[in-house]
Amino acid sequence: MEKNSKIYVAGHRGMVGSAIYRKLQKEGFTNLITKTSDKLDLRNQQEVADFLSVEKPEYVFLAAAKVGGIVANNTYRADFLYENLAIQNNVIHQSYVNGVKKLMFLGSSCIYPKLAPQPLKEEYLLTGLLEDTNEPYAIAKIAGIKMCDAYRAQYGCNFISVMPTNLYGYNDNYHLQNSHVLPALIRKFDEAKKTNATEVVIWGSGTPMREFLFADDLADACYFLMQTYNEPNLTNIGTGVDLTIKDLALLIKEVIGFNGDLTFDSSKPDGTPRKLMDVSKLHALGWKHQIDLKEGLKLAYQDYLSREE
Ligand code: GFB
Repeated sequence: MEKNSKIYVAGHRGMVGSAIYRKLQKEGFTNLITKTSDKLDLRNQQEVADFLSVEKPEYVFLAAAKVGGIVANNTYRADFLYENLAIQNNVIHQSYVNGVKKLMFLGSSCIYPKLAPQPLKEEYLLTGLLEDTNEPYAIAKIAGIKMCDAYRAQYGCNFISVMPTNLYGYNDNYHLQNSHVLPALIRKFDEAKKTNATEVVIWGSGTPMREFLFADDLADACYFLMQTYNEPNLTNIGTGVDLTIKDLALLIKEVIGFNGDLTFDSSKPDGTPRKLMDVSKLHALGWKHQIDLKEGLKLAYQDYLSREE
């Protein structure tokens, strides 16, 4: 990508898209195009076709998606499947039609089988059954990976796929029901501290293990791969380090300074027992994360507090 290349960031208002947009700005790219969802509905085939045929971007970061935590995934199963398939079908196909030089599709670690060996190597894709709570979302993301590879094989498109681990960062969603665990716990511990509550309720058993990557680190990795990687097949993006949900809760409790107890709500699902990314491919390519979990939690908590004001 040249500094004046025309680059479309789909999903620039979201946590991931906004981090990619900031990264590109910081690197001095001057020809960035974006469109808010009220002006361009990416689920609408005609609107996407019209937009890309007029704008003709050279590069596309496809970071637009319907996302959410374990309960949102399980509740809005139809929406997660339909909306994600529609968005990616439209953007990937029209990127081919309009001669985009390179496209990056962002997936998720939930594409791997629920009981795959750990850490998760890229080749474990489609070797077993998926976790049921997020099967619709995972099926859509797997379709996106296969679409990029198919368009490369049939039409020679340079479309690549990356699979980020669980993410957090600026512009996260702090909704108590629909968000992911990390932002939900930031909000729960902050509210408990402010109301002098005696306990915070953690969903599930607290034993599942998760890996967390700060969204700005993800953006850095996406930028790195967009500049250097031109192969089929997915690439994992993560830290290679995980912890239990209980330990995550204890860390957030410490960062926020809450003095009460944790209780566990077993009526809520645990989801996949563990999904730790194997990041050896990424490390061999020359990229490693910078922001560790404790540092990232402090940044995310500051961001949460600033959004409250
Ligand atoms: O982050 P999370 O919603 O999604 O939940 P997944 C991770 C773990 O944290 C689960 C527990 O075991 C939850 O039960 N947890 C504890 C909580 N307290 C809370 C809470 O207050 N809120 C939430 N949300 N969880 C999602 C997938 O899976 O991860 C998506 O459903 C996507 O498809 C995303 O892949 C990255 O890590 O289980």
